[in-house]
Amino acid sequence: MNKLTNDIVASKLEEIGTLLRLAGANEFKAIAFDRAARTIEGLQEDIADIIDDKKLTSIKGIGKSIAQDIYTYAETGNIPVLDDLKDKVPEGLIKWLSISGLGPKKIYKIHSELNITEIDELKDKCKDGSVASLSGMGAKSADKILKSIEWMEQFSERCHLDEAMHIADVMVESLSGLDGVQRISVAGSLRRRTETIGDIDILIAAEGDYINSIFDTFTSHPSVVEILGRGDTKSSVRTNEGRQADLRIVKPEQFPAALMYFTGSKEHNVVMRQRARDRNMALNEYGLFRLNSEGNTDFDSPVKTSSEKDIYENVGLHFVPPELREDRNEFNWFEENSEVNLLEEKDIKGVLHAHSTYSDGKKSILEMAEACIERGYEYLGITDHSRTAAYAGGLSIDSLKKQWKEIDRINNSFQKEGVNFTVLKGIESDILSDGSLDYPEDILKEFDFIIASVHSSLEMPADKMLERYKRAIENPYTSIVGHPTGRLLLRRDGSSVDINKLIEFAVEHDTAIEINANPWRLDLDWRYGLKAKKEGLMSAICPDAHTIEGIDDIKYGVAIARKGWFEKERILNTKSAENLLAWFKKGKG
Ligand code: DGT
Ligand code: CA
Ligand code: CA
Ligand code: ZN
Repeated sequence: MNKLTNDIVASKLEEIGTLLRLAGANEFKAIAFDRAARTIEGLQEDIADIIDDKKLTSIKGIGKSIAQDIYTYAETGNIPVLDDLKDKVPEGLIKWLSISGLGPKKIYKIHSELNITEIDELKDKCKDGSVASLSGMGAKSADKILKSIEWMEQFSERCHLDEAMHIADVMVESLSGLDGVQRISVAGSLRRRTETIGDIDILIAAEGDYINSIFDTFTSHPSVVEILGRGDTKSSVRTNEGRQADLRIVKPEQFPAALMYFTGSKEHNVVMRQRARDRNMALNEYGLFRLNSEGNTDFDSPVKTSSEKDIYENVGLHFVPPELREDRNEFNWFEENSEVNLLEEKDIKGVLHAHSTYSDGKKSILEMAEACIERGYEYLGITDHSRTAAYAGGLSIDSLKKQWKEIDRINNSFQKEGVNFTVLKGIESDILSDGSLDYPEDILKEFDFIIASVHSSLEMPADKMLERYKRAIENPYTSIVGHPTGRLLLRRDGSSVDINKLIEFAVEHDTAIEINANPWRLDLDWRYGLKAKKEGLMSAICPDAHTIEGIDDIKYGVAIARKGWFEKERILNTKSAENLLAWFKKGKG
Protein backbone atom coordinates (compact mmCIF):
# COMPACT_ATOMS: atom_id res chain seq x y z
CA MET A 1 0.00 0.00 0.00
CA ASN A 2 0.97 3.65 -0.26
CA LYS A 3 3.08 5.21 2.45
CA LEU A 4 0.94 6.17 5.43
CA THR A 5 0.80 9.86 6.14
CA ASN A 6 -0.26 11.55 9.34
CA ASP A 7 -3.34 12.94 7.62
CA ILE A 8 -4.47 9.56 6.30
CA VAL A 9 -4.15 7.88 9.69
CA ALA A 10 -5.88 10.79 11.41
CA SER A 11 -8.83 10.68 9.03
CA LYS A 12 -9.27 6.92 9.55
CA LEU A 13 -9.34 7.37 13.32
CA GLU A 14 -11.80 10.22 12.98
CA GLU A 15 -14.04 8.03 10.85
CA ILE A 16 -13.97 5.33 13.54
CA GLY A 17 -14.99 7.91 16.16
CA THR A 18 -17.96 9.03 14.09
CA LEU A 19 -19.08 5.49 13.25
CA LEU A 20 -18.77 4.45 16.91
CA ARG A 21 -21.24 7.16 17.83
CA LEU A 22 -23.57 6.16 15.01
CA ALA A 23 -23.38 2.61 16.35
CA GLY A 24 -24.28 3.79 19.85
CA ALA A 25 -20.97 2.86 21.44
CA ASN A 26 -19.66 4.29 24.68
CA GLU A 27 -18.91 8.00 24.23
CA PHE A 28 -15.52 7.71 25.97
CA LYS A 29 -14.42 5.19 23.39
CA ALA A 30 -15.37 7.58 20.58
CA ILE A 31 -13.60 10.48 22.27
CA ALA A 32 -10.42 8.42 22.52
CA PHE A 33 -10.38 8.04 18.73
CA ASP A 34 -11.09 11.75 18.18
CA ARG A 35 -8.26 12.69 20.48
CA ALA A 36 -5.84 10.28 18.83
CA ALA A 37 -6.80 11.67 15.42
CA ARG A 38 -6.13 15.24 16.48
CA THR A 39 -2.83 14.29 18.12
CA ILE A 40 -1.58 12.55 14.99
CA GLU A 41 -2.71 15.37 12.74
CA GLY A 42 -0.63 17.81 14.78
CA LEU A 43 2.41 15.56 15.02
CA GLN A 44 5.68 16.94 13.73
CA GLU A 45 7.22 13.56 13.08
CA ASP A 46 6.10 11.26 10.28
CA ILE A 47 3.76 8.62 11.61
CA ALA A 48 5.38 6.10 9.27
CA ASP A 49 8.71 6.45 11.11
CA ILE A 50 7.05 6.06 14.50
CA ILE A 51 5.30 2.94 13.27
CA ASP A 52 8.61 1.52 12.04
CA ASP A 53 10.14 2.14 15.46
CA LYS A 54 7.08 0.62 17.20
CA LYS A 55 6.90 3.77 19.34
CA LEU A 56 3.22 4.67 18.94
CA THR A 57 2.30 4.21 22.61
CA SER A 58 4.95 6.71 23.65
CA ILE A 59 2.79 9.44 22.06
CA LYS A 60 0.57 11.05 24.65
CA GLY A 61 -3.07 10.30 23.90
CA ILE A 62 -2.49 7.03 22.03
CA GLY A 63 -3.27 3.94 24.07
CA LYS A 64 -2.37 0.33 23.44
CA SER A 65 -5.53 -0.58 21.63
CA ILE A 66 -5.50 2.32 19.16
CA ALA A 67 -1.78 1.79 18.61
CA GLN A 68 -2.56 -1.83 17.70
CA ASP A 69 -5.22 -0.65 15.24
CA ILE A 70 -2.68 1.59 13.54
CA TYR A 71 -0.02 -1.14 13.37
CA THR A 72 -2.57 -3.46 11.78
CA TYR A 73 -3.53 -0.76 9.32
CA ALA A 74 0.11 -0.23 8.36
CA GLU A 75 0.62 -3.97 7.86
CA THR A 76 -2.60 -4.95 6.13
CA GLY A 77 -4.24 -1.78 4.88
CA ASN A 78 -7.30 -2.63 6.96
CA ILE A 79 -8.55 -1.78 10.42
CA PRO A 80 -10.87 -4.58 11.64
CA VAL A 81 -12.79 -2.34 14.03
CA LEU A 82 -13.49 0.08 11.16
CA ASP A 83 -14.60 -2.72 8.84
CA ASP A 84 -16.93 -4.09 11.53
CA LEU A 85 -18.44 -0.68 12.08
CA LYS A 86 -19.01 -0.19 8.38
CA ASP A 87 -20.91 -3.50 8.33
CA LYS A 88 -22.88 -2.60 11.39
CA VAL A 89 -23.94 1.00 10.70
CA PRO A 90 -26.77 1.24 8.14
CA GLU A 91 -25.71 3.17 5.07
CA GLY A 92 -28.77 5.42 5.26
CA LEU A 93 -27.56 6.83 8.57
CA ILE A 94 -24.29 8.06 7.08
CA LYS A 95 -26.33 10.42 4.91
CA TRP A 96 -27.94 11.89 8.02
CA LEU A 97 -24.54 13.31 8.93
CA SER A 98 -24.96 15.96 6.25
CA ILE A 99 -28.11 17.28 7.93
CA SER A 100 -26.84 20.38 9.66
CA GLY A 101 -27.42 20.49 13.41
CA LEU A 102 -27.70 16.72 13.68
CA GLY A 103 -24.64 15.02 15.18
CA PRO A 104 -23.88 11.30 15.37
CA LYS A 105 -25.11 10.91 18.95
CA LYS A 106 -28.56 12.28 18.18
CA ILE A 107 -28.67 10.29 14.97
CA TYR A 108 -28.11 7.09 16.93
CA LYS A 109 -30.80 7.98 19.41
CA ILE A 110 -33.43 8.67 16.76
CA HIS A 111 -32.44 5.67 14.70
CA SER A 112 -32.49 3.20 17.60
CA GLU A 113 -35.62 4.46 19.33
CA LEU A 114 -37.75 4.95 16.22
CA ASN A 115 -36.15 2.14 14.23
CA ILE A 116 -35.64 4.17 11.04
CA THR A 117 -32.63 4.55 8.73
CA GLU A 118 -33.70 6.67 5.75
CA ILE A 119 -33.94 10.45 5.46
CA ASP A 120 -37.51 10.20 4.17
CA GLU A 121 -38.51 8.24 7.26
CA LEU A 122 -36.81 10.84 9.43
CA LYS A 123 -38.82 13.55 7.73
CA ASP A 124 -42.07 11.73 8.43
CA LYS A 125 -41.17 11.17 12.07
CA CYS A 126 -40.31 14.84 12.48
CA LYS A 127 -43.71 15.77 11.07
CA ASP A 128 -45.81 13.33 13.11
CA GLY A 129 -44.27 14.37 16.42
CA SER A 130 -42.33 11.15 17.08
CA VAL A 131 -38.95 12.87 17.04
CA ALA A 132 -40.21 15.67 19.28
CA SER A 133 -41.41 13.17 21.88
CA LEU A 134 -37.98 11.57 22.34
CA SER A 135 -36.24 12.56 25.57
CA GLY A 136 -33.85 15.44 25.06
CA MET A 137 -35.30 16.39 21.65
CA GLY A 138 -38.51 18.45 21.75
CA ALA A 139 -40.53 20.21 19.08
CA LYS A 140 -37.88 22.83 18.41
CA SER A 141 -35.20 20.26 17.57
CA ALA A 142 -37.58 18.30 15.36
CA ASP A 143 -38.47 21.48 13.51
CA LYS A 144 -34.85 22.36 13.02
CA ILE A 145 -34.07 18.93 11.59
CA LEU A 146 -37.03 19.16 9.23
CA LYS A 147 -35.95 22.58 8.04
CA SER A 148 -32.39 21.40 7.45
CA ILE A 149 -33.61 18.45 5.39
CA GLU A 150 -35.78 20.77 3.33
CA TRP A 151 -32.84 23.09 2.72
CA MET A 152 -30.76 20.12 1.69
CA GLU A 153 -33.36 18.97 -0.78
CA GLN A 154 -34.05 22.40 -2.19
CA PHE A 155 -30.45 23.32 -2.81
CA SER A 156 -27.59 21.19 -3.90
CA GLU A 157 -24.82 21.23 -1.38
CA ARG A 158 -22.56 23.31 -3.57
CA CYS A 159 -23.35 26.52 -5.40
CA HIS A 160 -22.02 28.44 -8.37
CA LEU A 161 -19.16 30.90 -7.98
CA ASP A 162 -21.31 33.98 -8.68
CA GLU A 163 -23.80 33.15 -5.95
CA ALA A 164 -21.06 32.55 -3.39
CA MET A 165 -19.17 35.71 -4.37
CA HIS A 166 -22.32 37.75 -4.05
CA ILE A 167 -23.20 36.40 -0.58
CA ALA A 168 -19.62 36.91 0.59
CA ASP A 169 -19.49 40.48 -0.75
CA VAL A 170 -22.61 41.39 1.20
CA MET A 171 -21.28 39.81 4.39
CA VAL A 172 -17.79 41.28 4.13
CA GLU A 173 -19.28 44.69 3.39
CA SER A 174 -21.37 44.57 6.57
CA LEU A 175 -18.50 43.32 8.75
CA SER A 176 -15.47 45.20 7.48
CA GLY A 177 -16.41 48.56 8.97
CA LEU A 178 -17.20 47.25 12.46
CA ASP A 179 -15.22 48.44 15.46
CA GLY A 180 -12.34 46.13 16.25
CA VAL A 181 -12.06 44.52 12.82
CA GLN A 182 -8.34 44.80 12.11
CA ARG A 183 -8.21 42.58 9.04
CA ILE A 184 -10.82 40.71 7.04
CA SER A 185 -10.69 38.33 4.11
CA VAL A 186 -12.65 35.57 2.49
CA ALA A 187 -10.86 32.21 2.65
CA GLY A 188 -11.56 28.65 1.52
CA SER A 189 -12.54 27.60 -1.97
CA LEU A 190 -14.05 31.02 -2.62
CA ARG A 191 -10.67 32.70 -2.22
CA ARG A 192 -9.14 29.99 -4.41
CA ARG A 193 -11.90 30.64 -6.95
CA THR A 194 -12.97 27.07 -7.59
CA GLU A 195 -15.88 26.77 -10.02
CA THR A 196 -18.33 25.63 -7.36
CA ILE A 197 -18.35 26.43 -3.66
CA GLY A 198 -19.37 24.28 -0.69
CA ASP A 199 -19.53 26.86 2.03
CA ILE A 200 -18.33 30.43 2.38
CA ASP A 201 -15.41 31.05 4.72
CA ILE A 202 -14.65 34.47 6.18
CA LEU A 203 -11.73 35.29 8.46
CA ILE A 204 -11.33 38.32 10.72
CA ALA A 205 -8.53 39.51 12.99
CA ALA A 206 -9.88 41.05 16.21
CA GLU A 207 -9.33 41.03 19.95
CA GLY A 208 -11.10 41.19 23.30
CA ASP A 209 -14.69 42.29 23.65
CA TYR A 210 -14.93 43.16 19.97
CA ILE A 211 -15.07 39.47 19.10
CA ASN A 212 -18.49 38.92 20.60
CA SER A 213 -20.05 41.96 19.02
CA ILE A 214 -18.64 41.05 15.59
CA PHE A 215 -20.17 37.58 15.91
CA ASP A 216 -23.45 39.25 16.98
CA THR A 217 -23.51 41.32 13.81
CA PHE A 218 -22.71 38.27 11.72
CA THR A 219 -25.39 35.98 13.18
CA SER A 220 -28.05 38.69 13.12
CA HIS A 221 -27.36 39.79 9.55
CA PRO A 222 -30.65 40.24 7.64
CA SER A 223 -29.72 37.50 5.17
CA VAL A 224 -29.29 34.93 7.96
CA VAL A 225 -32.19 32.52 8.44
CA GLU A 226 -30.57 30.03 10.80
CA ILE A 227 -27.63 30.00 13.19
CA LEU A 228 -25.92 26.64 12.80
CA GLY A 229 -23.37 27.14 15.53
CA ARG A 230 -21.78 29.78 17.68
CA GLY A 231 -18.52 29.40 19.56
CA ASP A 232 -15.66 31.55 20.83
CA THR A 233 -13.72 31.53 17.59
CA LYS A 234 -16.18 30.35 14.95
CA SER A 235 -19.82 30.91 14.06
CA SER A 236 -21.77 29.31 11.22
CA VAL A 237 -24.98 30.52 9.68
CA ARG A 238 -27.34 29.63 6.88
CA THR A 239 -28.33 32.45 4.56
CA ASN A 240 -31.69 32.85 2.89
CA GLU A 241 -30.17 31.50 -0.31
CA GLY A 242 -29.70 28.23 1.60
CA ARG A 243 -25.93 28.62 1.83
CA GLN A 244 -23.66 28.08 4.79
CA ALA A 245 -21.19 30.75 5.82
CA ASP A 246 -18.49 30.30 8.47
CA LEU A 247 -16.89 33.25 10.22
CA ARG A 248 -13.70 32.66 12.17
CA ILE A 249 -12.11 35.32 14.33
CA VAL A 250 -8.45 35.01 15.28
CA LYS A 251 -5.88 37.13 17.07
CA PRO A 252 -4.15 39.64 14.81
CA GLU A 253 -0.78 37.90 15.09
CA GLN A 254 -2.42 34.63 14.03
CA PHE A 255 -4.11 36.12 10.99
CA PRO A 256 -1.50 35.33 8.30
CA ALA A 257 -1.18 31.67 9.27
CA ALA A 258 -4.92 31.28 9.80
CA LEU A 259 -5.64 32.88 6.43
CA MET A 260 -3.24 30.51 4.76
CA TYR A 261 -4.65 27.50 6.61
CA PHE A 262 -8.30 28.28 5.92
CA THR A 263 -7.65 29.22 2.32
CA GLY A 264 -6.33 25.74 1.65
CA SER A 265 -6.43 23.75 -0.40
CA LYS A 266 -5.89 20.89 2.01
CA GLU A 267 -3.41 19.45 -0.49
CA HIS A 268 -1.50 22.73 -0.62
CA ASN A 269 -1.47 22.89 3.19
CA VAL A 270 -0.04 19.40 3.48
CA VAL A 271 2.97 20.36 1.35
CA MET A 272 3.41 23.64 3.22
CA ARG A 273 3.48 21.86 6.58
CA GLN A 274 6.08 19.46 5.23
CA ARG A 275 8.23 22.29 3.90
CA ALA A 276 8.12 23.91 7.34
CA ARG A 277 9.05 20.62 9.01
CA ASP A 278 11.98 20.21 6.60
CA ARG A 279 13.25 23.58 7.84
CA ASN A 280 12.83 22.74 11.53
CA MET A 281 9.65 24.71 11.92
CA ALA A 282 6.01 23.87 12.45
CA LEU A 283 3.23 25.52 10.49
CA ASN A 284 -0.36 25.31 11.73
CA GLU A 285 -3.44 27.52 11.80
CA TYR A 286 -1.99 29.51 14.72
CA GLY A 287 1.32 30.47 13.21
CA LEU A 288 4.77 29.41 12.19
CA PHE A 289 6.83 28.14 15.14
CA ARG A 290 10.33 26.86 15.82
CA LEU A 291 10.78 23.34 17.13
CA ASN A 292 12.15 22.71 20.61
CA SER A 293 15.07 20.39 21.36
CA GLU A 294 12.70 17.38 21.38
CA GLY A 295 11.51 18.31 17.92
CA ASN A 296 8.07 19.44 19.03
CA THR A 297 6.28 22.68 18.23
CA ASP A 298 7.51 25.40 20.56
CA PHE A 299 4.49 27.65 20.87
CA ASP A 300 6.61 30.11 22.88
CA SER A 301 8.93 30.57 19.96
CA PRO A 302 6.92 31.88 17.02
CA VAL A 303 8.61 33.01 13.82
CA LYS A 304 7.37 36.53 13.32
CA THR A 305 5.25 36.79 10.19
CA SER A 306 2.99 39.67 9.29
CA SER A 307 1.66 38.37 5.99
CA GLU A 308 1.24 35.19 3.97
CA LYS A 309 4.20 36.38 1.93
CA ASP A 310 6.41 36.20 5.03
CA ILE A 311 5.32 32.63 5.68
CA TYR A 312 6.01 31.58 2.10
CA GLU A 313 9.44 33.18 2.23
CA ASN A 314 10.28 31.31 5.43
CA VAL A 315 9.71 28.01 3.63
CA GLY A 316 11.68 28.97 0.53
CA LEU A 317 8.90 30.21 -1.73
CA HIS A 318 7.70 33.41 -3.30
CA PHE A 319 4.09 34.42 -2.63
CA VAL A 320 1.63 31.98 -4.21
CA PRO A 321 -1.60 33.64 -5.44
CA PRO A 322 -4.58 31.95 -3.75
CA GLU A 323 -6.03 30.74 -7.06
CA LEU A 324 -2.96 28.58 -7.64
CA ARG A 325 -2.94 26.80 -4.27
CA GLU A 326 -4.01 23.37 -5.48
CA ASP A 327 -0.73 21.44 -5.23
CA ARG A 328 -0.38 21.32 -8.98
CA ASN A 329 2.75 23.12 -10.11
CA GLU A 330 2.89 26.04 -7.70
CA PHE A 331 5.71 24.74 -5.53
CA ASN A 332 8.07 24.16 -8.45
CA TRP A 333 7.17 27.47 -10.01
CA PHE A 334 7.40 29.73 -6.98
CA GLU A 335 10.68 28.26 -5.80
CA GLU A 336 12.21 29.72 -8.95
CA ASN A 337 9.93 32.57 -10.01
CA SER A 338 8.65 35.55 -8.11
CA GLU A 339 5.39 35.69 -10.05
CA VAL A 340 3.24 34.67 -12.99
CA ASN A 341 1.91 37.57 -14.98
CA LEU A 342 -1.64 36.43 -14.28
CA LEU A 343 -4.52 38.04 -16.14
CA GLU A 344 -6.38 40.80 -14.31
CA GLU A 345 -9.86 42.19 -14.88
CA LYS A 346 -8.47 45.56 -15.92
CA ASP A 347 -6.54 43.91 -18.77
CA ILE A 348 -9.76 43.03 -20.61
CA LYS A 349 -10.22 45.52 -23.44
CA GLY A 350 -13.31 44.21 -25.15
CA VAL A 351 -16.21 41.80 -25.07
CA LEU A 352 -16.29 38.71 -27.27
CA HIS A 353 -19.23 36.29 -27.44
CA ALA A 354 -22.50 38.14 -26.91
CA HIS A 355 -25.98 37.53 -28.25
CA SER A 356 -28.53 40.12 -29.40
CA THR A 357 -32.24 40.10 -30.17
CA TYR A 358 -31.31 38.73 -33.60
CA SER A 359 -31.08 35.31 -31.90
CA ASP A 360 -31.82 34.56 -28.24
CA GLY A 361 -30.35 37.70 -26.62
CA LYS A 362 -32.59 40.10 -24.72
CA LYS A 363 -31.08 43.40 -25.94
CA SER A 364 -30.41 45.02 -29.28
CA ILE A 365 -26.90 45.32 -30.68
CA LEU A 366 -26.87 49.05 -29.91
CA GLU A 367 -28.03 48.51 -26.32
CA MET A 368 -25.34 45.89 -25.79
CA ALA A 369 -22.72 48.18 -27.37
CA GLU A 370 -23.70 51.09 -25.15
CA ALA A 371 -23.49 48.89 -22.06
CA CYS A 372 -19.97 47.90 -23.12
CA ILE A 373 -18.98 51.53 -23.62
CA GLU A 374 -20.32 52.38 -20.17
CA ARG A 375 -18.05 49.69 -18.74
CA GLY A 376 -15.01 51.11 -20.50
CA TYR A 377 -14.61 48.44 -23.17
CA GLU A 378 -13.38 49.24 -26.68
CA TYR A 379 -15.19 46.63 -28.73
CA LEU A 380 -18.04 44.14 -28.76
CA GLY A 381 -17.92 40.97 -30.81
CA ILE A 382 -21.53 40.07 -31.51
CA THR A 383 -21.98 36.32 -31.95
CA ASP A 384 -25.57 35.31 -32.42
CA HIS A 385 -26.49 31.69 -33.05
CA SER A 386 -26.14 30.19 -36.51
CA ARG A 387 -28.98 28.88 -38.61
CA THR A 388 -29.06 25.25 -37.42
CA ALA A 389 -29.70 26.42 -33.85
CA ALA A 390 -33.37 27.03 -34.64
CA TYR A 391 -34.38 26.57 -30.98
CA ALA A 392 -32.23 29.64 -30.17
CA GLY A 393 -33.37 31.78 -33.09
CA GLY A 394 -30.35 30.96 -35.25
CA LEU A 395 -29.81 33.42 -38.13
CA SER A 396 -30.73 32.70 -41.73
CA ILE A 397 -28.40 34.18 -44.35
CA ASP A 398 -30.95 36.95 -44.95
CA SER A 399 -31.03 37.97 -41.29
CA LEU A 400 -27.25 37.85 -41.23
CA LYS A 401 -27.02 40.33 -44.07
CA LYS A 402 -29.49 42.57 -42.28
CA GLN A 403 -27.39 42.31 -39.11
CA TRP A 404 -24.19 43.24 -40.94
CA LYS A 405 -25.83 46.36 -42.35
CA GLU A 406 -27.02 47.33 -38.87
CA ILE A 407 -23.52 46.83 -37.45
CA ASP A 408 -22.06 49.01 -40.22
CA ARG A 409 -24.57 51.74 -39.42
CA ILE A 410 -23.77 51.59 -35.69
CA ASN A 411 -20.02 51.70 -36.32
CA ASN A 412 -20.42 54.63 -38.71
CA SER A 413 -22.37 56.65 -36.20
CA PHE A 414 -19.82 55.89 -33.46
CA GLN A 415 -17.11 57.12 -35.78
CA LYS A 416 -19.00 60.30 -36.62
CA GLU A 417 -19.54 61.01 -32.91
CA GLY A 418 -15.89 60.36 -32.17
CA VAL A 419 -16.68 57.34 -29.97
CA ASN A 420 -13.75 54.95 -29.88
CA PHE A 421 -15.76 51.75 -30.08
CA THR A 422 -16.20 49.01 -32.66
CA VAL A 423 -18.82 46.31 -33.04
CA LEU A 424 -17.26 43.22 -34.60
CA LYS A 425 -19.19 40.90 -36.90
CA GLY A 426 -19.06 37.46 -35.39
CA ILE A 427 -21.18 34.34 -35.16
CA GLU A 428 -21.44 31.46 -32.73
CA SER A 429 -21.57 28.81 -35.40
CA ASP A 430 -22.82 25.37 -34.53
CA ILE A 431 -20.33 22.65 -35.27
CA LEU A 432 -22.50 20.21 -37.18
CA SER A 433 -22.22 16.47 -36.52
CA ASP A 434 -19.67 16.06 -39.30
CA GLY A 435 -17.56 18.94 -38.01
CA SER A 436 -18.51 21.48 -40.65
CA LEU A 437 -19.56 25.04 -39.85
CA ASP A 438 -23.09 26.25 -40.39
CA TYR A 439 -22.79 28.47 -43.53
CA PRO A 440 -21.21 28.22 -46.98
CA GLU A 441 -17.71 29.59 -47.43
CA ASP A 442 -18.76 32.84 -49.14
CA ILE A 443 -20.67 33.73 -45.95
CA LEU A 444 -18.02 32.44 -43.50
CA LYS A 445 -15.35 34.63 -45.07
CA GLU A 446 -17.34 37.78 -44.33
CA PHE A 447 -17.16 37.49 -40.54
CA ASP A 448 -14.50 39.26 -38.48
CA PHE A 449 -14.33 36.14 -36.33
CA ILE A 450 -16.16 32.90 -35.67
CA ILE A 451 -16.75 31.06 -32.43
CA ALA A 452 -17.43 27.41 -33.23
CA SER A 453 -19.50 25.55 -30.63
CA VAL A 454 -21.09 22.15 -30.21
CA HIS A 455 -24.74 22.39 -29.16
CA SER A 456 -26.10 19.04 -30.32
CA SER A 457 -25.24 15.34 -29.96
CA LEU A 458 -23.02 16.05 -26.95
CA GLU A 459 -23.13 12.40 -26.00
CA MET A 460 -21.35 11.09 -29.12
CA PRO A 461 -18.33 8.84 -28.35
CA ALA A 462 -15.17 10.71 -27.35
CA ASP A 463 -13.16 9.79 -30.43
CA LYS A 464 -15.95 10.82 -32.81
CA MET A 465 -16.37 14.07 -30.89
CA LEU A 466 -12.64 14.77 -31.20
CA GLU A 467 -12.82 14.21 -34.96
CA ARG A 468 -15.79 16.57 -35.11
CA TYR A 469 -13.83 19.27 -33.27
CA LYS A 470 -10.75 18.65 -35.42
CA ARG A 471 -12.72 19.30 -38.62
CA ALA A 472 -14.01 22.54 -37.12
CA ILE A 473 -10.55 23.65 -35.95
CA GLU A 474 -8.99 22.86 -39.31
CA ASN A 475 -11.52 25.17 -40.91
CA PRO A 476 -9.54 28.39 -41.53
CA TYR A 477 -12.56 30.52 -40.58
CA THR A 478 -12.79 29.18 -37.04
CA SER A 479 -11.15 31.65 -34.67
CA ILE A 480 -12.26 30.37 -31.27
CA VAL A 481 -13.71 27.11 -29.99
CA GLY A 482 -16.72 27.82 -27.73
CA HIS A 483 -17.42 26.12 -24.35
CA PRO A 484 -15.43 22.97 -25.22
CA THR A 485 -17.31 20.41 -23.11
CA GLY A 486 -20.77 21.98 -23.05
CA ARG A 487 -21.11 21.19 -19.33
CA LEU A 488 -23.59 22.95 -17.07
CA LEU A 489 -22.08 22.99 -13.60
CA LEU A 490 -24.13 21.21 -10.91
CA ARG A 491 -26.62 20.21 -13.59
CA ARG A 492 -25.12 18.12 -16.37
CA ASP A 493 -21.73 16.81 -17.41
CA GLY A 494 -20.29 17.89 -20.70
CA SER A 495 -19.13 15.75 -23.58
CA SER A 496 -16.23 13.39 -23.00
CA VAL A 497 -13.95 14.90 -25.64
CA ASP A 498 -10.22 14.62 -24.85
CA ILE A 499 -9.40 18.20 -23.87
CA ASN A 500 -5.63 17.62 -23.87
CA LYS A 501 -5.76 16.58 -27.52
CA LEU A 502 -8.13 19.43 -28.30
CA ILE A 503 -5.62 21.90 -26.86
CA GLU A 504 -2.75 20.45 -28.90
CA PHE A 505 -4.78 20.55 -32.08
CA ALA A 506 -6.04 24.09 -31.49
CA VAL A 507 -2.51 25.39 -30.91
CA GLU A 508 -1.31 23.70 -34.08
CA HIS A 509 -3.98 25.51 -36.07
CA ASP A 510 -3.75 28.98 -34.47
CA THR A 511 -7.17 28.58 -32.95
CA ALA A 512 -8.12 29.75 -29.47
CA ILE A 513 -10.35 27.94 -26.97
CA GLU A 514 -12.59 30.24 -25.00
CA ILE A 515 -13.02 30.37 -21.27
CA ASN A 516 -16.76 30.70 -21.20
CA ALA A 517 -17.31 33.05 -18.26
CA ASN A 518 -20.92 32.15 -17.57
CA PRO A 519 -20.80 30.79 -13.99
CA TRP A 520 -22.82 27.75 -15.07
CA ARG A 521 -20.12 26.84 -17.59
CA LEU A 522 -16.58 28.08 -16.74
CA ASP A 523 -15.49 25.87 -19.60
CA LEU A 524 -12.45 25.48 -20.50
CA ASP A 525 -11.94 23.96 -17.08
CA TRP A 526 -9.03 25.49 -15.13
CA ARG A 527 -7.57 22.03 -14.52
CA TYR A 528 -6.27 22.09 -18.10
CA GLY A 529 -4.43 25.34 -17.43
CA LEU A 530 -0.98 23.83 -17.09
CA LYS A 531 -1.39 21.85 -20.30
CA ALA A 532 -2.60 25.02 -22.04
CA LYS A 533 0.39 26.95 -20.71
CA LYS A 534 2.83 24.29 -21.83
CA GLU A 535 1.39 24.26 -25.35
CA GLY A 536 0.96 28.04 -25.55
CA LEU A 537 -2.80 27.92 -26.04
CA MET A 538 -4.56 31.23 -26.68
CA SER A 539 -7.89 31.84 -25.01
CA ALA A 540 -10.50 34.58 -24.65
CA ILE A 541 -12.69 35.51 -21.70
CA CYS A 542 -16.16 35.17 -23.17
CA PRO A 543 -19.21 36.20 -21.15
CA ASP A 544 -21.64 34.54 -23.58
CA ALA A 545 -23.89 37.46 -22.62
CA HIS A 546 -27.59 37.29 -23.42
CA THR A 547 -28.39 40.37 -21.28
CA ILE A 548 -26.55 43.49 -20.17
CA GLU A 549 -25.83 42.00 -16.74
CA GLY A 550 -24.43 38.97 -18.53
CA ILE A 551 -21.49 41.11 -19.67
CA ASP A 552 -20.35 41.34 -16.07
CA ASP A 553 -19.80 37.58 -15.94
CA ILE A 554 -16.39 38.45 -17.37
CA LYS A 555 -15.13 38.64 -13.80
CA TYR A 556 -15.80 34.92 -13.23
CA GLY A 557 -14.00 34.11 -16.44
CA VAL A 558 -11.02 36.16 -15.32
CA ALA A 559 -11.03 34.31 -11.99
CA ILE A 560 -10.95 30.94 -13.76
CA ALA A 561 -8.28 32.11 -16.21
CA ARG A 562 -6.08 33.09 -13.27
CA LYS A 563 -6.73 29.74 -11.67
CA GLY A 564 -5.69 28.17 -14.97
CA TRP A 565 -2.34 30.05 -15.03
CA PHE A 566 -3.30 32.26 -17.99
CA GLU A 567 -1.12 35.32 -18.47
CA LYS A 568 -2.50 38.46 -20.06
CA GLU A 569 -0.53 37.72 -23.24
CA ARG A 570 -2.50 34.55 -23.96
CA ILE A 571 -5.94 36.16 -23.70
CA LEU A 572 -7.24 37.53 -27.00
CA ASN A 573 -9.55 40.17 -25.59
CA THR A 574 -6.69 41.95 -23.85
CA LYS A 575 -5.62 43.08 -27.35
CA SER A 576 -6.69 46.33 -28.97
CA ALA A 577 -9.38 45.96 -31.63
CA GLU A 578 -6.77 46.44 -34.32
CA ASN A 579 -4.39 43.78 -33.00
CA LEU A 580 -7.26 41.44 -32.36
CA LEU A 581 -8.48 41.70 -35.95
CA ALA A 582 -4.93 41.08 -37.14
CA TRP A 583 -4.79 37.91 -35.00
CA PHE A 584 -8.10 36.70 -36.43
CA LYS A 585 -6.82 37.29 -39.99
CA LYS A 586 -3.66 35.33 -39.33
CA GLY A 587 -5.69 32.15 -38.79
CA LYS A 588 -7.30 32.51 -42.20
CA GLY A 589 -4.00 33.04 -44.04
P1 DGT B 1 -15.64 23.92 -0.09
O1 DGT B 1 -16.16 24.70 1.06
O2 DGT B 1 -16.06 22.50 -0.09
O3 DGT B 1 -15.92 24.58 -1.40
O4 DGT B 1 -14.03 23.86 0.02
P2 DGT B 1 -13.04 24.59 1.04
O5 DGT B 1 -11.68 24.41 0.50
O6 DGT B 1 -13.50 25.97 1.30
O7 DGT B 1 -13.16 23.68 2.33
P3 DGT B 1 -13.67 23.97 3.82
O8 DGT B 1 -14.68 25.06 3.85
O9 DGT B 1 -14.08 22.65 4.37
O10 DGT B 1 -12.36 24.41 4.59
C1 DGT B 1 -11.71 25.63 4.32
C2 DGT B 1 -10.23 25.43 4.31
O11 DGT B 1 -9.77 25.07 5.62
C3 DGT B 1 -9.73 24.31 3.42
O12 DGT B 1 -9.54 24.72 2.09
C4 DGT B 1 -8.41 23.96 4.07
C5 DGT B 1 -8.67 24.18 5.53
N1 DGT B 1 -9.02 22.93 6.19
C6 DGT B 1 -10.25 22.57 6.62
N2 DGT B 1 -10.21 21.35 7.19
C7 DGT B 1 -8.94 20.93 7.13
C8 DGT B 1 -8.24 19.74 7.55
O13 DGT B 1 -8.83 18.81 8.11
N3 DGT B 1 -6.90 19.68 7.28
C9 DGT B 1 -6.25 20.71 6.65
N4 DGT B 1 -4.95 20.59 6.40
N5 DGT B 1 -6.86 21.81 6.25
C10 DGT B 1 -8.19 21.93 6.48
CA1 CA C 1 -15.52 26.54 2.20
CA1 CA D 1 -16.03 26.05 5.88
ZN1 ZN E 1 -23.07 28.35 -27.06
